[in-house]
Amino acid sequence: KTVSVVGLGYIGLPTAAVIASRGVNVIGLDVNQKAVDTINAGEIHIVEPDLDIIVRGVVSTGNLRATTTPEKADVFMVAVPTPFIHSESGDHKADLSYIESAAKTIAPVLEKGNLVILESTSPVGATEQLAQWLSEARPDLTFPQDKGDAADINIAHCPERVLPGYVLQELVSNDRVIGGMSKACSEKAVKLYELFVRGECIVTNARTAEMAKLTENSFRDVNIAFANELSVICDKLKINVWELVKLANRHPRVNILNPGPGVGGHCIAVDPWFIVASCPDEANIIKQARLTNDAKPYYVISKITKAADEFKRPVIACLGLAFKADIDDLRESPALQIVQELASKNVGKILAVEPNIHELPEKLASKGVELTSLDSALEQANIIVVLVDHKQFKAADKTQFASKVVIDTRGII
Ligand code: SAJ
Repeated sequence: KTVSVVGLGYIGLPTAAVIASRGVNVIGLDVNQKAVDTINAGEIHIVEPDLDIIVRGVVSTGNLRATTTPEKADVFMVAVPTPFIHSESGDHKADLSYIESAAKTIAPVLEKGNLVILESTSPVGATEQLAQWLSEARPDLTFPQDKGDAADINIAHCPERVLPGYVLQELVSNDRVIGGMSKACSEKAVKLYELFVRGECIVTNARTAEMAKLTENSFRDVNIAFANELSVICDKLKINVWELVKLANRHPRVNILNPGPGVGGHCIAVDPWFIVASCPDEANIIKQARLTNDAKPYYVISKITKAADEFKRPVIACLGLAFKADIDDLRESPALQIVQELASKNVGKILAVEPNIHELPEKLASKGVELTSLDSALEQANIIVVLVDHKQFKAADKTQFASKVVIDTRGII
């Protein structure tokens, strides 16, 4: 059996490597020649703990090979980005163009008996749309939307649900939702996932699987929004929100998440919009949670500028730039957004401490932000802003903060 993984990014590459490590022949397909060359050299182009070791292993045994040219396979797993497009009316619509081009790329090599799986987080209906694109490109084959169990090609949606930083563990240990377009599609997909998943494979239809994934991330977004709203309320009422959350969580049926500087990453701040775009008149709480979480960085900025007004020469140390603790991923990071806005406002000297990177992004460096060590920042600054709860910050000697103005968005001081 040969599995082709289409899209070798944060989800596709670990998935390809784990399947290859089970002795399956895996072909990784990507449009990025540089990524393909890197992988074929046994190296990786993304950051994820232990991924380098497993990729080196499966490339050296020949079980994983990357290419930019589509080849025949038994199974095609599509793991391409599904970002959103901002429309002029302020809506956020899902951009399915990567799925469309993946469909057009694999269509010419599809053969009777093949299974196509969509792993990308997608709005409801995207799997049916993928099936439509494939059937338009290959009128000589039959598809489950027309022929059900008797179709030549089987199609399923099996959304990824791994947590960045723990991808290799969660790929294997998490339960999987398997949404086939027919019973035969689901059965075939379960067989594939059982090769490497130790969690349970639970069967449903494609639309429910799509909605399940969006629901998981919206649940988290709504609950973080609740915590973020509480933090703003508590500031106004002069209550320590961290103490409050701890106390309320002592109730057996209350479990409030942590407030923060906003919600980052490529999933939780994106996926709820797919639900809002499908049902704009019904998805009120989900939409409000997005707006509440997106407003939080601006609230933090206003707190910092207010604090800076009290100093003649404000020196602001910003602890953390990543979108969450103990990773080096700065994309879609509220911490980065806050530092960037501060730098363009000219509120004072800005120091950034980010132990997981060696060089500041150009957009910060060009605005005079300085990357420095925690000790040096604590020595120079009169205002300390905690933006990420990295382990190095949690372990710091807290007496060093005593004489400073501290704005702690993560509650670690
Ligand atoms: N955050 C808070 N407070 C909290 C928890 C998180 O402010 O109590 C913030 C984080 O700092 C970060 C953002 O939320 O900025 C998102 O972080 P996260 O750890 O909640 O999630 P991601 O984006 O790294 O991964 C999520 C996961 N989804 C869920 O936990 C429901 C993961 O399982 C998904 O596979 C992933 O999205 C995805 O790919 O969709």
